[in-house]
Amino acid sequence: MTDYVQLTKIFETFEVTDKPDSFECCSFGHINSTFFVTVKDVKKYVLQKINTSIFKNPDELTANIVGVTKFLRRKVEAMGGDPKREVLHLIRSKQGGYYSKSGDGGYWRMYDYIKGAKTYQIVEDPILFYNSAVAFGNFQKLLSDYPADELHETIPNFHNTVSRFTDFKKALEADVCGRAASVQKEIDFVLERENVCSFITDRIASGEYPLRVTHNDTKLNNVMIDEVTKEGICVIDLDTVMPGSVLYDFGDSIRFGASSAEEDERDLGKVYMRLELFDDYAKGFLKGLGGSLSEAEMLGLPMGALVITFETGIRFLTDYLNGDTYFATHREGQNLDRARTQFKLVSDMEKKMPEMNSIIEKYL
Ligand code: GN1
Ligand code: MG
Repeated sequence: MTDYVQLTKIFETFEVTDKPDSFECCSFGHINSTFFVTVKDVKKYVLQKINTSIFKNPDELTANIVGVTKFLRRKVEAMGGDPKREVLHLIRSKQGGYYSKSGDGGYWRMYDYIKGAKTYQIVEDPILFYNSAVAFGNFQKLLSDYPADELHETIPNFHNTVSRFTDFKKALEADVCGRAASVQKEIDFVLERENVCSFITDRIASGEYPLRVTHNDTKLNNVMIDEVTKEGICVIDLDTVMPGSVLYDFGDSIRFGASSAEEDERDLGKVYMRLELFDDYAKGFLKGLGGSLSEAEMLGLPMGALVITFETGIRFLTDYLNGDTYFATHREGQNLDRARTQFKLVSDMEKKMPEMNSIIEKYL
């Protein structure tokens, strides 16, 4: 456990003069460890320990974030926006660069906390989701002329659903925890849908879908929403910004935000894809993108939602089989619960595909 004294020591390695009063652990991210730093009763910084068993090259990871945030900052300034609120700001380390190494070999970074904004785990009001969509679409539009060859691939094959399926089969074969027998239904669900996996990768390979600079982790909780205006002001969690298909970003937002329930809901009766939210998101995302998608990409968006939801379910189930080594869990069986909600959503999307297609056709 990281305590106040240790966190203060790490905090002091950054170029700030404040004295921290407290550190509050944020339990929502599944990968890095995140703490909100309060100074004189005000949340002021976000201190994060990078999960280097997943992000194996902190230099490349940091270079991506520095590059992307500098690029966004210039654009936001040119448009008369407020870069302090609209772009993540990494704080320099006294060790040089933008991260600090702690005594135990951990890699830490710190951001300014964006004031007057918060994140949501579930869509409480449809306008929030629409606004998050505009923000993610706009994020992708702003990065459309980013020099993609300067981006490092922080996690190879991140949204390669075919390779996710292969990893799943390996985990199933190894069955290191002996859990496979108890989840045969979920395993069959995956195996029956192998053909779905190559939907996006095939179209990238054939050139039908162009590679763009995508965020790749567009969950609702990765955008800060202004507490007053409810607008999506800043896209956060830039660890996986890499070249990809627009379907990845659209799909990931739908699987998380258009769900009627939380990602780890145990009562599957409560879990379905909300078509009205699918529509709100599509509308906002396309608005944010400002009409830069091809017809083929537009028509692929509903399948993008299905594929990324399926992929995420595969990843959760794989991790369950592997003994929960990748995604942070806070209770027994949480990865299995997460996999189940994703598969429930996939089944629902299979049924709702005609309606999803008609919604997109409205916006062509
Ligand atoms: C992870 O770190 P976080 O919670 O934003 C994961 C995403 C998954 C998501 C599922 C680097 O995102 O790919 O979609 O959990 N990030 C990484 O909630 O694997
Ligand atoms: Mg996140």
